[in-house]
Amino acid sequence: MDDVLKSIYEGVVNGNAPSVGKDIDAALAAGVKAEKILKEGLIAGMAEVGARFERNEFFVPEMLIAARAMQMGMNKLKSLLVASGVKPLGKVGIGTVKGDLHDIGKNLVSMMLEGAGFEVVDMGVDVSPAKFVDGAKNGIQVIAMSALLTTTMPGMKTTIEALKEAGVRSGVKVMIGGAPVTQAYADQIGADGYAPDASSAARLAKKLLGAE
Ligand code: B1M
Repeated sequence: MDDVLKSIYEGVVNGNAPSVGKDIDAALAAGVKAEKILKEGLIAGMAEVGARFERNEFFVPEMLIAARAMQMGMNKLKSLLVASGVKPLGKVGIGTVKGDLHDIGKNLVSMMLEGAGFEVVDMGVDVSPAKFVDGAKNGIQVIAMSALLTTTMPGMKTTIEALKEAGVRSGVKVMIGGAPVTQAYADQIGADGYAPDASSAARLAKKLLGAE
């Protein structure tokens, strides 16, 4: 790996947003392509952050500062990537289900999805089934639902039913997660997948879209 790409990778892992910004400017000035910076610097860095999180070496604060560093890098590269025709892996619409205002986990999942190369539409919290259905009608390929309350989890089932009623269920993949959610619940309500944490959520989205 080029020194400057290694430094971008380390900047993301260490959550050092200013150094990531400086290194990206240097890499671009040296003629490194935006796509290479994205894949070998930012995405590789975020993948390492996810792996450390799964090994319990990193916790929520480290994830958040790494994601902030990655976001700063993405902002610098976005227009160049669009201009060079780099396509995202797919479009994910993520939200916390109706009645539920918890968003920290959902935001982490969103950041890991972006870090993995997806276009993410963050629908926010308290998202109604109708809003998820609208997303499915407007180009979203993966509906990603988060719930933290046992009382709001049934909103996932209601959303899947609403997708079916609207005739769009077969056109989207549905993934779910959140502290009270389990694989058994995903199976029970007919979701396409369940992920226990943010980094496995990014892997699952890739699997669902055949983009591994
Ligand atoms: Co609330 N809350 N809360 N809360 N809160 C819990 C969830 C609770 C377990 C606390 C407790 O009683 N021990 C409990 C739920 C009990 C239950 O239903 N079984 C609870 C309750 C009861 C409530 C209220 C009802 C309290 C009240 O008002 N009486 C109320 C509900 C408000 C509402 O939503 N309508 C409430 C409110 C709040 C705050 C607003 C104060 C605040 C939320 C702030 C915010 O999110 N902006 C809050 C918080 C912070 C918590 C705890 C302490 C922490 C949640 C959190 O952010 N965890 C929580 C107790 C706890 O977990 N220790 C609790 C960190 C986060 C990174 O983890 O969200 O699990 P998590 O996300 C993980 C994975 O689950 C997974 O990846 C993430 C990262 O690895 N994941 C996905 C999440 N979504 C995913 C989606 C995927 C895949 C993976 O695919 C799509």
